Amino acid sequence: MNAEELNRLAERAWRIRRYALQMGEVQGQGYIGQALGYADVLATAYCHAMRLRPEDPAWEGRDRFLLSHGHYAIALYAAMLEAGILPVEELETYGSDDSRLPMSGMATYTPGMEISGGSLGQGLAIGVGMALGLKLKRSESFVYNSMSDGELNEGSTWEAAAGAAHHRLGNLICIVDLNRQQADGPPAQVTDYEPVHAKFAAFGWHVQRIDGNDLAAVVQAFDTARLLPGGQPRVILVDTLMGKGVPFLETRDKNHFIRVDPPEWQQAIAVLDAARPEFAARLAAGQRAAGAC
Ligand SMILES: Cc1ncc(C[n+]2csc(CCOP(=O)(O)OP(=O)(O)O)c2C)c(N)n1
Ligand SMILES: [Mg+2]
Repeated sequence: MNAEELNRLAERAWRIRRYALQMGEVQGQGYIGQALGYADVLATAYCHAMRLRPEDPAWEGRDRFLLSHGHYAIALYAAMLEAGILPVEELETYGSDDSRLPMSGMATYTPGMEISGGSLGQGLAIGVGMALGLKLKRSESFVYNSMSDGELNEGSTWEAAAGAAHHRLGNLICIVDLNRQQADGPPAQVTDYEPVHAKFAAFGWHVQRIDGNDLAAVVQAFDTARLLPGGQPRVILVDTLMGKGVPFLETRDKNHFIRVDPPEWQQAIAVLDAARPEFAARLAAGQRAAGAC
């Protein structure tokens, strides 16, 4: 990917952060730290790596993206708004009664939402089943299972990891958001998952560990995972910074679920706009970001 393409993708990631903040403002609270931290990964998935037809989210030939950590829904909605799967105007309904955008991801509510995640530790097992089914059908689609580092504490995750290697699911790509945060505190104090690279490798997976806020590294890791020949399942471990892009949220304590005072939402949006005025101007003019998504 050349510098111009990378800058276009950076605009997508910027917009995902911006939309997530706008949705957070609607409810006054939410998993906003995660959305800001994970935006670079979601921009790469939805605007670079995945095969999609935004106008037909159930297209049989699509790549599947499973949001195992359903509480990250605000982040995924922002990516689906940017990818054109959901209309941007719908953002205003986030979390309201009768909205298609509930606060936790629900497959029956939202076009493009593959599973109802949120009961943590289920996504990888579902992904194994889907990837096996697609493999048996000789489909070229990939299954991306997205999960949080808290889910590394679930036994079902490791049972599924063993199954994926056993069935040689080279069409399964797992992404783990290593944000070093769980509801009860840092994983190192809850149940430590390190050395996570060595653990996945021991289960027979192809493993990459990258800085999940270095967009070029994220693109490269997705490309490596997609293009690697053979039947090894692939995992991309992404170290991310919660609140990335809004310094006063990056440093906030207990940021698993943030309540932000009303003026702070506007402040956070202003910080983003000031960081990339050219992106902000295009958004304010109602223009889509350049390039295909
Ligand atoms: C099986 C299960 N156990 C407990 C919970 C309650 N819960 C919701 S979010 C969360 C934190 C899990 O860690 P992680 O997803 O890494 O948190 P984050 O990075 O979003 O702060 C927990 C324990 C749940 N949703 N599912
Ligand atoms: Mg976490």
